[in-house]
Amino acid sequence: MQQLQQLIEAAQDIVILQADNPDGDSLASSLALEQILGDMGKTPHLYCGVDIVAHLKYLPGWDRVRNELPHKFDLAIIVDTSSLKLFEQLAKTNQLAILKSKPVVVLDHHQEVENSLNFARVYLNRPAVATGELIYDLAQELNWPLNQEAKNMIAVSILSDSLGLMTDSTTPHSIRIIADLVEQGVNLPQLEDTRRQMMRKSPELVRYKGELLQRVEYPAGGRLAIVTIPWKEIEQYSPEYNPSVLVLDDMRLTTDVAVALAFKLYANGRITAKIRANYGWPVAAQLAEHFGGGGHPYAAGFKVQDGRTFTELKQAVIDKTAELLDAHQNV
Ligand SMILES: [Mn+2]
Repeated sequence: MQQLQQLIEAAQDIVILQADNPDGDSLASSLALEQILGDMGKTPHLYCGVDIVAHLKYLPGWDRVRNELPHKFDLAIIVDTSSLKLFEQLAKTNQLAILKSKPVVVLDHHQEVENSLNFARVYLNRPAVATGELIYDLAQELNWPLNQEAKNMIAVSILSDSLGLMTDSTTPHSIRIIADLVEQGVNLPQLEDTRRQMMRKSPELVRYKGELLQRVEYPAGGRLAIVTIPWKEIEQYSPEYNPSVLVLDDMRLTTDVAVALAFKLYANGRITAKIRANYGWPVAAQLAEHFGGGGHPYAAGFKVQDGRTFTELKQAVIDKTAELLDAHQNV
């Protein structure tokens, strides 16, 4: 922590990086850090290799996120990941070497992952429900300033990753932080209303959701729900909403389903999977890791591009899921 503080003190231009799969936590904790560093007299810059998804655009400041590193920066802070794989865009655009040439700090809370960002000068990964929780704790310990916007963003980050303080990884500490933030003026109903306004979907998208739900398959004795989204649909609907997110929750809420999984088939042969597991079946990370990915016990993902056909991969996933669920049942 001391080293972190020294690095921040010595830097002027600081870039905050999100991985290529931004979510409510990565964006909100980036925006919180942006406020904190700004109030410390620093010049913060925001980076994410991919566009911010539509349902996160209710967070004021999302449009300050750039998909290129700033021309000049003295320090880089990576939030919400320990995985170099999730910075494919940097590698593709030849910016990875620039990043590696600067001091890098990682702030993460993913416990069951290997740190592949081993070039980082400071690596802080603590059990916390969200990166926002870690940032709040650091702010207390290191006397960082927290303005109203930073407080709002920390609340959003915690509520986002904890699904409204309802996940397994939510601790009394997470709830206490939210209570502190509310006491200090964070208005939860207002934040929730802004979020819900952004969740409205077009009639076309609601119709598409109906189509997707009709295509859900239930292998592994009905314990797994799978939906497959081909490139044509990714292309058509992704600008408005992530097709997998559209249906994963409903799939998870189907009787007997333990794990819900959405495959996306990209034009270049890449296949991604988003995994959500039901309470009592914490196998998502294990399943993802088996296919080279990672995540949390109840939410994880992986991407594969190894020449395997989709049929082969899908069968392997079904088999592995059944194996993990059987093993878990026997514990
Ligand atoms: Mn997170």
